[in-house]
This record gives sequence, C-alpha cells and structure tokens, in this order.
Amino acid sequence: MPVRVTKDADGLHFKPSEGGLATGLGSIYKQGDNLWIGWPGLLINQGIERINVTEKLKSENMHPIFLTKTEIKNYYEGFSNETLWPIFHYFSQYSVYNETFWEAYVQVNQKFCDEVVNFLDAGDTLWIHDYQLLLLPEMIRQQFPNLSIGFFLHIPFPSYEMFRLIPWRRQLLNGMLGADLVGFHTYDDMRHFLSSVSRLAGYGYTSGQVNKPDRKVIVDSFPMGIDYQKYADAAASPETIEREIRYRTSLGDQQLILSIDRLDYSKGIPQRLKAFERFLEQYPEFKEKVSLVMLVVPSRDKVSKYQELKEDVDLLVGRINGKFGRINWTPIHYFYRSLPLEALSGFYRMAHVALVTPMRDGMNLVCKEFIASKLNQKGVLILSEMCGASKELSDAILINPNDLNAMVEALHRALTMPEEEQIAHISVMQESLQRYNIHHWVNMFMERLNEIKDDQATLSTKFLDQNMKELAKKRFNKVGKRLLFLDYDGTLIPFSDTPEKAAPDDELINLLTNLAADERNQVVIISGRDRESLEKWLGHLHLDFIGEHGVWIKERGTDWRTLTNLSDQWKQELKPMLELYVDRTPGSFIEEKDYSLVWHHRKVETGLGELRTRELSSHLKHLTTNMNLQVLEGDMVVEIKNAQVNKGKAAQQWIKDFPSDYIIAIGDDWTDEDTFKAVPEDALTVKVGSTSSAAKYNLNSPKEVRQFLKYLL
Ligand code: GDG
Repeated sequence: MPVRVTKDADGLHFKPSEGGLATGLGSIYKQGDNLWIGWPGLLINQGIERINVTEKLKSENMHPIFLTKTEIKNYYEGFSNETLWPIFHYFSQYSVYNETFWEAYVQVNQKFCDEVVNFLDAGDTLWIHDYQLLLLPEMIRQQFPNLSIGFFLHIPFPSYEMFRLIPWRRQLLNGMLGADLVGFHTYDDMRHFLSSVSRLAGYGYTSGQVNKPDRKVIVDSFPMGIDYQKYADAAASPETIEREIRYRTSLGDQQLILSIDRLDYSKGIPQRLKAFERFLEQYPEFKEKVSLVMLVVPSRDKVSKYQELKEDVDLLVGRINGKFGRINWTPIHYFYRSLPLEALSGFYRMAHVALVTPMRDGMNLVCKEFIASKLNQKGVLILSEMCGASKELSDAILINPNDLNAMVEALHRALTMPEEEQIAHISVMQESLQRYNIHHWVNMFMERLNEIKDDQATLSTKFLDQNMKELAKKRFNKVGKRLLFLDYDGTLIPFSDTPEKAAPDDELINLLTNLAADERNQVVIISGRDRESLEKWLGHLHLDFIGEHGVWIKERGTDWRTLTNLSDQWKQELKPMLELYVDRTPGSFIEEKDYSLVWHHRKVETGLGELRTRELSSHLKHLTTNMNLQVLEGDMVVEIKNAQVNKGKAAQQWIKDFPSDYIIAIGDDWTDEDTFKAVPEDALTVKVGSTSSAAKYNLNSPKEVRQFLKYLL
C-alpha cells in the first residue's frame, strides 16, 4: 500500500511507503472513486487495532487486508520473496521451492479474491499489481467473467529458461492470463512472457495477443514513469534547500556520488562498493575529493539472504572506509534507514553522479527521480544496462554491472565530464521523463484496457450465444431440408500429436449417427484428411464426404470418386525437399495424401517449427510458381495441394446438387474460410476459435460444437 503502518509504545503510525510501486502510484490512486486494496505491511492481530487501521485507511480511499504471522512468513517472505523474486531477477540459485510456501501463496491470493469481490461491481475496472498476486486475475475472472481486469508486473519477467524452473509455473501463467491486459515495463519482459505462455500454457499468440479459447489476452509494454513534477517541486522547496546547505556545510566541497536503493541483492550494492574501491585505487588523485553517499533502505529483513547481504555491505563499507579514510575525509557515508523526501531530494540535488547499477531491475525509479531533481541540469547518471530504465535513458553512461573496470571508467568519465556535456545529456532525459510521466503511464494502460473491452464487446456479439442458438434451432425445426458442412479436426475433435490419433470417440459417433438418422439432414464431413482415414473412421455412417480439401468426394451410399483430372506428378518432385526439412527438424514428419503433401511440426521444439515453416513456405512458394499448386500454412502444418481444389468449390457443388432450406457450416481452420465464403448469405456459419473469420459466429472449442449440434437435435 502507499502507506506503511508501524507500531511503537505510542501506538500505530502511518508513514508513506518506500518502494517503486507505492511511490509511483501514490500520486494517482486518490482520484475519483478509486480504492486501493492491499496489505498494510505489519502484523496486526488485535481486533481493535484492525478496526482502527481500517477506519483510518478508509478515509484515504484504502482498504487493508490483514495477514497472519504464518501468512507473512510463508506467503510474503516465503513464496513471494524467496521463490518468485530471486527467479524473476535471475538469481535462481537463491530460489526456494517449498510446498508450504506455495500453498500459502494460493491461499492468500484466494483471501485477496474473497475480500476484493466484496467491493466489486460488474462495471468496475480492477488493476492488479505485481508478483505477489499472480493468481488473483484468474480467481477474480471465475467470479466476474466480464470484468475489466488489468495486471501489471513491476519486476522483470524472466526468460523461459528461468521461469520453467518453478514447479508451479503453469498455474502462475494461467493466473496471470485471467486478466484482459497484462503489462510489463519493457518489450523484453513481454517477449519472455509470451514465450513462456506458448511453451508452457500451450496458447499461440500473434503480435502481443494471446489466443485463449475463451478470450484474447493482450500483452504489452508500458514503461513506468515518475511523478516528475513532484520531484522537480521537491527539489525547489525551501526544506530541501535548507537541508542541502546543512549537508554541504558538514561535508565540505567534495564531489558526491549518490547511491540509493532498498537493501536487495538484485540492486548490486556490493559490486558498486567494490567498483568505488577500485576507482580510489586506480585514480588516487580523487582521494579526499570525492565521497560516496550510500543510502540503503531496510527491506525484507526477515529473509535470510537479505540478512547476509546486510552483513556483506556492512563489512565492505567498513573495510573501504578503514583502508582509505582520513581524519578529514570519509570515503563512504553510509545510511541504513529510510529518510524523508526532503532529505532524498537534497541528496539528488547535491550529487554530481548517481550510480545506479542493479544486477537486474524491472524499471528503477531512483535514476528517474535523480534526473527530475536536477533543476540546473548539472550531473551525470551512470546506469546499469540490466534495468528497464536503460531502454529509455540512453543518454546516461550505460554499464554492465558485472564489469568492474567499466564501472571504474564510467566513474572517472562522469567525474571529469564538462558541464556543457552534462547539461546536454540531462536535458534530453528530462524532456523524455516529463512527457512519459506517471500520469501518462496510467492513461496509456487504462486506455489500452478500455480498447480491449470494446473489442471484446464487438467480438462477443459474434459469439454464438444462447439467443442465437435458440433462433437457429427454431429455423432448423421449421425447415424441410438442411445441409450441414462439418469440418473434422479442430471442429468435431480436438487436435492431437499425430494425425492418426484423432479417431472419433463414441460420443462423436453417436452424435453423427443421430444427426444423419433424420432424413431431413444431409451431413457433409468436409475435411483436409485423406479419404482412407475418413472411410476407416466414419465410412460406416450415413454421411457425405469431401476429403483432401475437395479432391475426393463421396455421397452417401455411393463410392469415392474424384471430380477433376488432377495430376500427382509434382509430388515426386517436391517430396525430397520436404524430406530435407524432416532431416533438419527432429520431430517433424510428412503425411502423404493422394493429391497433396503435408509437413507436420506439432511435435517439434517450440520456435524451431515456426522458423522452419517460414523457410519451407518461402522455399516452396518459389519452387511452385507456374505449377498450379497452392502452399498452405495451417495449424502446425505446411500443406501443398493442387490449386484448383478447395473446400469452397467442393461445397458449391453440393449446394447445387442438393438444394436445401438451411445451410450450416462449421470449421476452425483457414481452409474453412473458403466454405464460409461459398455458402449463401442466409446460411449459419460458425468459426471455432476467436481469430478473425468470414464466419458470422464463433464457438470456442470442439466441445462447444458438439453441444450445439446436440442442442439442435
Ligand atoms: C520495484 C521494481 C520498479 C528509496 N529510499 C527511500 C525512498 N526510496 C524510494 C525511491 C523510489 C523507490 O523507493 C524505489 O523504487 P525503485 O524503482 O528504484 O525500486 P523497487 O522498490 O525495487 O521497485 C523496480 C518499481 O517497482 C516500479 O515498477 O522500477 O524495478 O523492483 O521511488 O525514491 N523513499 C523515501 N525514503 C527513502 O529513504 N521516502
């Protein structure tokens, strides 16, 4: 929460919180009817104290959720800060995988859910923040299917190689995907997330859009800004200036290097100290001329890794001060406590150099606050490449925090940089930070979320809802003859690893038998499948067939025949090329039909399959020019077939030969688009899945298709 409750002998106190999220959003949440719900950061067990805290926070648009001692230990210190935090910051060696922590994480997310729903109305917007609540979006979605839910992650989203280490990785991803919009600081975080979603949760994505069967989820980057004016104003305030004079009088006229962080191993504090030590060794002329002001804010001090870090930092500071210090000069001024904004602002004003060198950081706001506080535009920012802010602040001196020599050289360059150069860099950065400030960030996120809701509303008018189903059924019952075109894979049956495994189950056989039993129904299975499979699986039923996209056809009670004089000579020519791609791509294989060849990559390593698809398609398109062939990229396949056949042409033949009063066409693949376009305007066309289509309506899955057909019966 933006305030932290503390307790001493005098009772409870409410202080502004440190930490990026709280300071960033602190200026925003009080507007309008907003309500900020969160944990107030302290164990409060007594009923009366809970009531007092709740009352006090209510007057400031906040509502507390209290955690018990065990929840703080297992959920907050445990799963959040000993499992997720290290992995997400690439410190996998620090991550603890503990079932009790995980159970507490699920339980506390549920606790948040139970509390939050008490405040929610269907038209509200819910914005969930950060890694402590990854499961909450989906939990809320279960209860409010149409609510507008945004999620923002303030820390990095790690590469798939890191994320996959977590035993509960799928649950975490599915939890996040309950949101309509998932936001990150940088494009890299977003691309890592999408990669994990496709590999672990099995959903495909196009650009930043995850295609879940029930909903599209938008993933985008929103680099967080600061409340620029607040820091600029603070730097100009009399309180800050008074402090600057006071500090300057005690320090003398040395140049100051500033370092401000929460105590955290991700911030690279020991590495920074070592770089400063080496700088004094390599450039002894700076002794007595420069001091490092190091402000470390206590954080998560119950977690053992943080306690160890604190000891390391204490030792290093002691060692360096002992080694170089003089009576009249302290190399490092070290503060281990939280200071008020005026003090912070005073340091930002005074510092010649801000040394911001995290090993990993989602964004990092300290560097932005430093820039905003430089009213005279004099100063230099040294910034780690490993923080989100480095993507925006390219006018800083960027360094790799593992490279001590680079840090030493950066310090030397910063401390000797001519003033005009300092002003040039700072002014560019100020301009950008003024524009992309915290208000801009909130607006961008909220506008995007609203857009998505509008899109969903448009799409949902296309969803084949109960109303439409009833209308369809009325017409179905009324008319004399009905013609049904049903695609097979992905429409009547879900996809499986190999084409042979998609044999029909009993439920499907019964459904098709019952449909065909009514003489008024003419049911056409219209598929890309070879005729042998169709015959073997469904040939005994009273159905019509269009196989291999229209190469083979069979009316009920007759034999298979082909409509056109097609050539299959080209297969000999192109097959070696497909074989070459099989050799180069383990897990892929060729399916050969009478008049088409298919290269399948469903079992190929994610990413490699898509890469090879692009290579193969362009290779084939080049080779098949003037061959009257068509190269199709389908669901995990590349198919080559004769250009003169397609499902649409075949369907037209049926429509002509078998006049009917009501046509229904259902399919999932883009080869089915030809069917949708071929049927008359008054037909009922249904696309399975949520990508755009010529069909009038959508259903989400083969399961829903079956339910609809049963409903018609
Ligand atoms: C997380 C991500 C991301 C520091 N000392 C004092 C104090 N602070 C304030 C600073 C700044 C904030 O704390 C620290 O923010 P950061 O962004 O640098 O880092 P995290 O706390 O780790 O924040 C981070 C952020 O979320 C936002 O998304 O940028 O990457 O890790 O605002 O000014 N404030 C006061 N006294 C102090 O002594 N009052």
